[in-house]
Amino acid sequence: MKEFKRYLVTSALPYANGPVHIGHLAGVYVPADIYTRYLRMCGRDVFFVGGSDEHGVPITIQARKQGCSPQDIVDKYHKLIKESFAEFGISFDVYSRTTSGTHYKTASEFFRKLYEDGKFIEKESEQYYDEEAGQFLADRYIVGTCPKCGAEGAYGDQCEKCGSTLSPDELLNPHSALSGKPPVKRRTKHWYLPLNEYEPWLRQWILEGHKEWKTNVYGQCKSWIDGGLQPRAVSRDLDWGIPVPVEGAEGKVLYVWFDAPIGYISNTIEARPDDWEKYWKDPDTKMVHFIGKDNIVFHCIVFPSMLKAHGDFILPENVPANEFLNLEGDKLSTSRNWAIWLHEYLRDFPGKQDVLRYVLCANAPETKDNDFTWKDFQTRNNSELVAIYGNFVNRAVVLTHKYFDGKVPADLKHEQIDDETLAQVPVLKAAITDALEHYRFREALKEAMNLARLGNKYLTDTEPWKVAKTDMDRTASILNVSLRLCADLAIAFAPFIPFSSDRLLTILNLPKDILKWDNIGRGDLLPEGHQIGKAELLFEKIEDEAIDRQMARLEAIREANRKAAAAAAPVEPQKAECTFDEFGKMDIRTATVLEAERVPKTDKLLKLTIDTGIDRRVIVSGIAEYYTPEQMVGKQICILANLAPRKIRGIESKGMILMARQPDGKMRIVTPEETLCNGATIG
Ligand code: B3M
Ligand code: ZN
Repeated sequence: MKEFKRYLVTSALPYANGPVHIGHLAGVYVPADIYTRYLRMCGRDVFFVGGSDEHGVPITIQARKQGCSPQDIVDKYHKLIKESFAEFGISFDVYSRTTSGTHYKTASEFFRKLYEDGKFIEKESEQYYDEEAGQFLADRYIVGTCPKCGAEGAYGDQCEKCGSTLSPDELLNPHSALSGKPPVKRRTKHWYLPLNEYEPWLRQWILEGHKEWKTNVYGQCKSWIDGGLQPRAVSRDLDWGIPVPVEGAEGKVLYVWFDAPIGYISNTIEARPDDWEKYWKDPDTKMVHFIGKDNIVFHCIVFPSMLKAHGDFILPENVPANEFLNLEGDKLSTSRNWAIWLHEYLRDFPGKQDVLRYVLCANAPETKDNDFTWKDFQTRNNSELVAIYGNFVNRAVVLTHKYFDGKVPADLKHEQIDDETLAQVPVLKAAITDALEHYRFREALKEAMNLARLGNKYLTDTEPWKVAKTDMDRTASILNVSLRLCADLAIAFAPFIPFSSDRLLTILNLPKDILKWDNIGRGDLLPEGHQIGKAELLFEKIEDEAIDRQMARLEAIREANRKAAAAAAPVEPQKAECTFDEFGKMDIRTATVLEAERVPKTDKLLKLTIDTGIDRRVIVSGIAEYYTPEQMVGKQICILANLAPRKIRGIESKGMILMARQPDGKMRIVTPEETLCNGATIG
């Protein structure tokens, strides 16, 4: 394997059109940060680039929604996002933005070079145009009826109701989101990067040369390449973005996916004006892009083709893209507020950044989509961080204070179990290292936790609190070994949960600079007589109430979304006309439920005994999905009394209960506004 002199780690530039949530952290920033922290601890030269993506239609849409300028939007969210990342310890070497002067200059120069070198093709095409607003319309600005599911308000690129990818031409009844008028087609000129010309090279470089890429990444690349690549427009008719820096391009800006990845270069230049080139131009630099799966094509195919066309820059060595994280079984969604926002998490769990970092890494969507649940969050905190890692450290530290006044005891009476235990440290270190080098962060974290398990087991097996009654020399050895393991843990966990490692260093009274990867298993970090700090809990138990509050919050959002969806969904069209006489044939009246029970072996049916005012009778009704038998007893309902009797599951059902059904399927019984006598007629 090639030895690299230095590393350039990039993480996707989030759109500055909203705050960041756990999906961003789990998919991109936590793994990128773990990787970078690990490399730094190995003493390697690494530069970690982040920043906000401040162009593109998502920003202008958000500005329209909030009634302010795109600049206001990006100013607000850039600040919020940057703060959230800092609070979670994402250790960027630079976090800048694509509205910076450096970026305008860098992206413009990049475009000009490709333009002058004849790397673009110019093409005229017909695009949607809003005559009233006097501007071309991005796909997102065209709304209409979804041809797939019939939902109103589908966008020209996607229907959010059914998730279908659309093109504006497919929308029924398309109209402009700006003026509400139907758009017209107008000719316009754009510049295209002819990706088709890069196909043989991409095939060679990725499909032959990077078979080691993650299967999800390699697979997506293969299907794009095999599907045949098309020229891609790199400019847009928009008024928000970097102006196309050539003549005859008035009113045109660089396509956001052209300028954003160049942001990685610009941000490096901004932070390292004097030596940025070594990160971008020296083939001995290993560039790694951390992204989510929806960005794969841009980072594996489009951006590398841009870099290749330019000619001065290195290409990524790897693109360890992750799949998506879901929340309690549903897709994370900004528009539906279905997320855990980082700034809100910090408000509810102050100081617990590491718990979230730990859980998101332990459950990272590395090979498939994964689910975040609050229960799992609680369990991983309580039975892993607290019960394994925290418990071990606490026992070692408390006992050292109890028996040796907080001074590291000498290894006076060494036994075989000590050697066996310590021999495991390099084995686990090798496992963590190998996993980290190959972007398997979940596995790496698991091995780190195994190191804590090793410590716990060692204490349980050696029982120093019992030995201390008879043999202080042996007790000294046990605690000496235990404290060595504590120091190893502080180092091994540092890439993953850095705040806790810092706290552990304080507890052990060790300086920060011992956090070097090579120091794992060194054994002499805590010399005999070294005074350790006072015992403090590394992690706290998370109680049910805290979790219940979060679940209730999510349930409230779910309910609000259900209501909104129901309100937006089309109601059933009116049925064919009926005459007054036909209606008059129906005997509808009030009744009260006397008894209710489930019909055995069915999920949906309840057997209800009711008082109709005329008689007592049985109705079998499919409402068990919505009401329990207990809820039904005593309720006044409305029934169709003269419906011809039917046998349902062997039970004779006489009549039907009236129910109201919402478009999303939710059902409720119909009851008189005030309790009436049974048998009151309705009509
Ligand atoms: N802003 C898309 C996203 O946030 C885009 C990434 C740019 S990386 C250069 O998913
Ligand atoms: Zn749809």
